[in-house]
Amino acid sequence: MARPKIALIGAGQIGGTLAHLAAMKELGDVVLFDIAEGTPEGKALDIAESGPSEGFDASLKGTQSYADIAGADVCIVTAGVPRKPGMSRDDLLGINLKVMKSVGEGIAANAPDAFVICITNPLDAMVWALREFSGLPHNKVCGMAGVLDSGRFAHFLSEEFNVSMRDVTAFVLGGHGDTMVPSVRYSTVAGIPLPDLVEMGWTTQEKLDAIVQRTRDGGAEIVGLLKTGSAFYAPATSAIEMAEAYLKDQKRVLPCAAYCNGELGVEGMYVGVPTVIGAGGIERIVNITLNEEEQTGFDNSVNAVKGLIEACKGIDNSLA
Ligand code: A3D
Repeated sequence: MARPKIALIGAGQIGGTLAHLAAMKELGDVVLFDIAEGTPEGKALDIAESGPSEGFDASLKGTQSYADIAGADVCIVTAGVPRKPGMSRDDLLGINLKVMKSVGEGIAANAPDAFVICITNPLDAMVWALREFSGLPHNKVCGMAGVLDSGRFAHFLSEEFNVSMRDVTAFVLGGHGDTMVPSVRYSTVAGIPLPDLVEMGWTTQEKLDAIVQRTRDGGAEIVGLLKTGSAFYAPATSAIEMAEAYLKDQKRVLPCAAYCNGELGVEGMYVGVPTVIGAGGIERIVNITLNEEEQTGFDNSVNAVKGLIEACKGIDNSLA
């Protein structure tokens, strides 16, 4: 059986890391596409030359031609610009919307059967626009954010409790922005919900609130430290987890930006929700019940995403 083909649209910081991880995990052959001449070719060659040491079997190719992504099983989209210190993700909307148009058309023409994972920010609006431009089925187009935001939350919790990250299950809902909703009630250590751990004296409510806020600001914290761009190791690792779930039909339960058709009260748009990812793409949305406080936070986040979608429609008439 031929190896799966993984197309990476955007060969910048995240794209290069995705290629390295996909090759090391032997998920398939990798095509790196970018408009910056030489960048995808250089990264593909550099990673391929690490193969003899690592011992992986995967071919890597860099290109400026969409024809080279033909028949891709998975497309991961990072094309666009990242934010710099002082910028919000929403400041990227105008530039990245144009990029989504060319990427959506490139995927539709060359890899219409692919499972598409968008990472470009502002995430929830860009994945919506990418789906509109590509015309692919909604269950085959999703956005990576929840795995990363939950990973950040889990990391901070494991440090606070001094326990293995493997035993922390963290859960973040809503749009990938300042309004995201880290759910304290649905996050656990070995099945014990966080509110119970506060009662047990493992932490205080104040410390937990601070961790929730640090999770919301997790992207900005890295942007502030790096100064020249945004996070890329954890975002790439998170998207690879989703791609692997699809390619290996793992039926993983992962939070991601998925198209909601009434689930969690959301109609006709993308927002971060728990999903099941397997060979059918987004096979199911886990339709959890929220309490009043969670619902208020979630609604607030959904409204922020709606505002960005309206802004997209205002910029590009074909989306209206
Ligand atoms: P960067 O290293 O700048 O890479 C972006 C690449 O896109 C560059 O190599 C560009 O040449 C390329 N590019 C620009 N326009 C096009 C085009 N039309 N077609 C093909 N390629 C193009 O950025 P990065 O890799 O650090 O980040 C990529 C995106 O991911 C940004 O929008 C970030 O804001 C976003 N991001 C999202 C998350 C989430 O959790 C959702 C996290 C981190 C970054």
